[in-house]
Amino acid sequence: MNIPLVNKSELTKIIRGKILAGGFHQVGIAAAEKLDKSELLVNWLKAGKHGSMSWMKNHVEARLDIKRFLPEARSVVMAAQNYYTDHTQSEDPSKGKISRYAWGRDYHKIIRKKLKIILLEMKQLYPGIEGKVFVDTAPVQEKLWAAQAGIGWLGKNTNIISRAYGSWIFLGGLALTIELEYDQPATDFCGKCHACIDACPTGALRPYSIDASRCISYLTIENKDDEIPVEFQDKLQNWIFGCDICQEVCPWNRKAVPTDEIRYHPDPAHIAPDLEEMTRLSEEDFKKQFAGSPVLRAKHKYFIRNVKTVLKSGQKSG
Ligand code: B12
Ligand code: SF4
Ligand code: SF4
Repeated sequence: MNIPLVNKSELTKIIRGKILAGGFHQVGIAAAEKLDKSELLVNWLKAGKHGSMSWMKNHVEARLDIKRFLPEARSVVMAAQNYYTDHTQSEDPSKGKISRYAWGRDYHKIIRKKLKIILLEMKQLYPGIEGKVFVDTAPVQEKLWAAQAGIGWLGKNTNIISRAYGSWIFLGGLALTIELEYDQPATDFCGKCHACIDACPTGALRPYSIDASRCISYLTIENKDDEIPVEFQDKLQNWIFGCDICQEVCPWNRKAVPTDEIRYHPDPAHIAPDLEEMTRLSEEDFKKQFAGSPVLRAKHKYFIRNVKTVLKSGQKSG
């Protein structure tokens, strides 16, 4: 791919500038080559650690090789957005806990729009550039790319941890057909710590690897069984949508700084909803109360299932 009249270094500077000016807090760039650890996904799937997330088996070739996602890809530009705010979970046992990532507006729409605009601008400036946006739902192993692009390291809790922001960051990116200057992969600063492994109430974590089928986040968001499996019912610790325990205990999150993205600031109705009240939420009320929030992904029926499971198990607050 020949982009006329501009060199690699200038292009790199321009794209970095656009990502940061577009409201992202970090940017990192990696060459679009196959990543060593990407194949670990195959064993993970074979071992059934994806539970009922059968969509994780779709387009596995693309998850293993970015060139199956965008054949002419030369570079992967990773962007991270801080979503931390200075609020805490309620320890009142009559209240439910909703994961921080879902306190404000849905990041998928926010990040996708930002990245699409940047891609469009790049195409207008330099006709000939092709690219594809990804955020969460595309078959791209975003965490591995974020580590490769130097945004942060893959922690033992299987989240990307940035030295500047901790792990309260969303990821998204652009696969591009141009060559750019690349960042160094991130260094692992977990050291001897194992706080996340010890704190996980369901035993979902092994260092650097998760059994999603045991994770409260999966059990309360992705799992569409009528009942939460019995072995986990009394382990939810009041989490009714998602779970943040393995991030809350991470020392790298102690210095998290509140985000300037106002749309991630909590809707007061999402922080500590009353469990009894939630059981009476009609489908219509649920859609109204959580309009624009990731909580809608759980669907009314399963959200109520989560609330009732917590109530049944005696509201054990974490
Ligand atoms: C499937 C999925 C889930 C699953 C599985 C979680 C997971 N850790 O992968 C479930 C539903 C449980 C989930 C939960 C959450 N998720 Co999620 N999820 C995804 C998704 C769609 C795919 C991730 C994936 O490919 N997993 C596959 C397996 C194989 O990953 P893994 O166990 O981490 O194993 C990999 C590595 O750890 C490595 N590895 C394995 N063994 C070893 C050993 C060593 C020694 C080393 C070094 C490495 C290594 O190999 C594997 C290859 O990738 C991504 C978006 C995307 N497209 O990438 C978002 C994503 C990972 N999720 C995200 C978020 C925010 C969450 C939650 C925090 C939400 C919540 N609060 O409830 C939780 C966090 C739970 C946790 N502890 O990870 C963010 C993470 C941001 C970050 N800072 O890292 C992402 C990137 C979405 C986004 N665009 O921002 N999620
Ligand atoms: S999100 Fe909760 S259940 Fe899932 S691995 Fe972390 S601590 Fe365990
Ligand atoms: S709690 Fe400790 S081991 Fe776990 S991710 Fe954070 S630093 Fe790494």
